[in-house]
Amino acid sequence: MDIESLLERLLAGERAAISEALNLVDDQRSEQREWALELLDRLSAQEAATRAHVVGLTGAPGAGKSSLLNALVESLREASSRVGIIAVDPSSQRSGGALLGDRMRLSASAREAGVFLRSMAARDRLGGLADATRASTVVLCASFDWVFIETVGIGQSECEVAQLVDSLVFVAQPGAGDTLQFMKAGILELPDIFVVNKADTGAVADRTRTELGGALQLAEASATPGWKPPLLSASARDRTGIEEVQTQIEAHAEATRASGDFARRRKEGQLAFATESLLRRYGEWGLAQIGGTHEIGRRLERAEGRSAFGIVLDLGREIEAALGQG
Ligand SMILES: Nc1nc2c(ncn2[C@@H]2O[C@H](COP(=O)(O)OP(=O)(O)OP(=O)(O)O)[C@@H](O)[C@H]2O)c(=O)[nH]1
Ligand SMILES: [Mg+2]
Repeated sequence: MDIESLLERLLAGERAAISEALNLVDDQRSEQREWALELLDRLSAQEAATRAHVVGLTGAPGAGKSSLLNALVESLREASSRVGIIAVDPSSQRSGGALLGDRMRLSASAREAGVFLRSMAARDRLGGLADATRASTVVLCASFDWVFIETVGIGQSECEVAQLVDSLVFVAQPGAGDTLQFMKAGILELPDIFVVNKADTGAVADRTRTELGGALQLAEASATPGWKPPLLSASARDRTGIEEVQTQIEAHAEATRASGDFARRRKEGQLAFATESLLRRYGEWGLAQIGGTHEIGRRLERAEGRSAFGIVLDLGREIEAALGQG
């Protein structure tokens, strides 16, 4: 396995290398997994890793996330930005056509060289979906300016995706009563930007916007200092309000970076990844061999250029050595 050359080809944006790397980080076999962690560790140290901005797009099924993304990608491509997309299908209950549908809806722009789309299905996945998504994100960050993650969700999955991204956009479905569900779940604080899509539906969209606006006034302040999550209206169908969505995403990218919130989020994400992936592989008992979850945080603190992926590799070897001796 020539990690060095794969790394170079990735940084050069070579499509074949991107597919190769995505397959590698999805491979659960022991040896491949170690190569993958090594690659991800090397990628994390690249300037490209922090230059790229990761945006999550979440919302109820059918809210128009893919359509909105398609419009955004077109608009970003006009500015010559390179865009990587991960479409996550978290539920096996969803219609089998969902992934294919996403692919088709995004196909026009996805055929271009500057756009790359990866679909990920939750079913048949051995590792955690969040970890797999994170690994794919790191790969795409090497080659693209923007990386978008589309996930369906109300509740649990927002919390999970919030840990994976630098900016979170919530796409509201007019009339779907999302707002109430969101308030109940207490997760109105998570999104950095709110978009009521399908503005072309008129009164229904207006009512949802008013409702959401009211709920947002009661919500906690944003995690990003100095940032008040904007509430926008857009129509992916009529291509209205798209530019404003893009402008606000760019504004949040700037705000989160300037305030140090970006670094904090990435750090938290790294800790979550390392803890979850070691726990899943070795369990509480395995982790206890190296001093428990506490030790993971300590290692990350004094990591000196080693990313969470490298730490998972190191600690995994230490745990295996300890268990081998015991
Ligand atoms: N009227 C109207 N319909 C829209 C708009 N955006 C999307 N749609 C329609 O809404 C439906 C769902 O759109 P998608 O973009 O697939 O929604 P999604 O949120 O990605 O759906 P899932 O990935 O299945 O959760 C499709 O029939 C779209 O044509 C819009 O701005 N206005
Ligand atoms: Mg979709």
